[in-house]
Amino acid sequence: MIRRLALVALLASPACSAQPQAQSQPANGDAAASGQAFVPPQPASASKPVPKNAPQDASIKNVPATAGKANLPATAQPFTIQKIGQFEEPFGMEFLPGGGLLVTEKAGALKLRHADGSVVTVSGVPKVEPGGQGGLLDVAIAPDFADSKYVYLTYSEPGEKGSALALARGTLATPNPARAALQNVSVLWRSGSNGPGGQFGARVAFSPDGQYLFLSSGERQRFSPAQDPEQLLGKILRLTLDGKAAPGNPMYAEGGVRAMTWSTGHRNPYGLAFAPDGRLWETEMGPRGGDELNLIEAGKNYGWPVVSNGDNYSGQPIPDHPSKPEFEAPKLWWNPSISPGGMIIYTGDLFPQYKGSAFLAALSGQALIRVELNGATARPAEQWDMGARIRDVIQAPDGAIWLLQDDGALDRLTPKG
Ligand SMILES: [Ca+2]
Ligand SMILES: [Ca+2]
Repeated sequence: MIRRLALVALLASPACSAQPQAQSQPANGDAAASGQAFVPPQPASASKPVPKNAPQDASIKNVPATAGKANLPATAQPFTIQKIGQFEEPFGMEFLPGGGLLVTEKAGALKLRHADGSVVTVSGVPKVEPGGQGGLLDVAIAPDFADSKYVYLTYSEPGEKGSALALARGTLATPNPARAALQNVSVLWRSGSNGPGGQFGARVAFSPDGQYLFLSSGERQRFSPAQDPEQLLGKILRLTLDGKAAPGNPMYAEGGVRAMTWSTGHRNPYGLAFAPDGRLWETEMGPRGGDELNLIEAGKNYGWPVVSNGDNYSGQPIPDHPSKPEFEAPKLWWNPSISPGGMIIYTGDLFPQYKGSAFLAALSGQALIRVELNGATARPAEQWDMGARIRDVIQAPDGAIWLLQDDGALDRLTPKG
């Protein structure tokens, strides 16, 4: 889903202020310069069964995390909930100009819900490999959608050696309310490292200036790729709108995977959103008791799987973040887990008291969580029990908050009273 903020292009953006550097000949041949698609790596380890536990480093002495735990007791809901739709195993959603809503269903369907509530299936969507956490995942419209009609999709793409995360783009044609089609679809980017495992991440966010596409790529339950600079797994990537390495990236001159990498050491980043001040925030599904809210900055390493404030699901400990302070610690973390899905940073008028707050969809937490952001700091503010697994959250054009439940219900939240 696009987390673009309307008309903030003039704001200075720390996350995208890096100036394109003059590059003579980037190592490895820059895909954008050559016009050829980057061929992602296929390490032999990718096809192995996913390991049970994070690799252990006995030399690290655990220093327990003491600050930043964000779990809150549930408080009374300040909103009225109206169910306005029903989908099948949805993952992401995105508004179109005019009030239509695109919704992805993991089995592979893209739905268009018109402003009047009627729903049509969009034809022309690429073949996906559904199952587990894979399938058709995020949907986002291009910053220049009004002219280009470009729609971006992320999904697990089937392959001979197993699935991999892919980013595709097509043009949306809606000749009449009963028909919608994605046309001229091309795959812009592939993660490579085809093989087993869920945790694709797969969230798309555009920089406030509309020039760059940020993509979260999960580590596929394989742990170590998140620290491997030669794999596109477990990273936040900063790409051009054509899916190439973006000039100005920290390792742009090195070409290949490194040239695309913005930040390293992520597990399963399901939330990615720019704040009005240009900062990029990310929610990450951690291991047991290790869910994170991170402030994403260029070139930083967020520590997975070396450190986590949670532990392996088997119970085997993982050193907490303070054990290795060279890694960027989460601003907030949750134990017990909440399993964060999508995230927005609210800018609407319907809930004026929430302007600038992040809203996190919580799956296992069955909650909507509000976090107050102030510059680089985050404070847990409220946690509302929704009685259902919340997959995604989006801000509607009128400022209402819409939620997608994991069981498919689409809910509209407006102020109570
Ligand atoms: Ca971390
Ligand atoms: Ca730990």
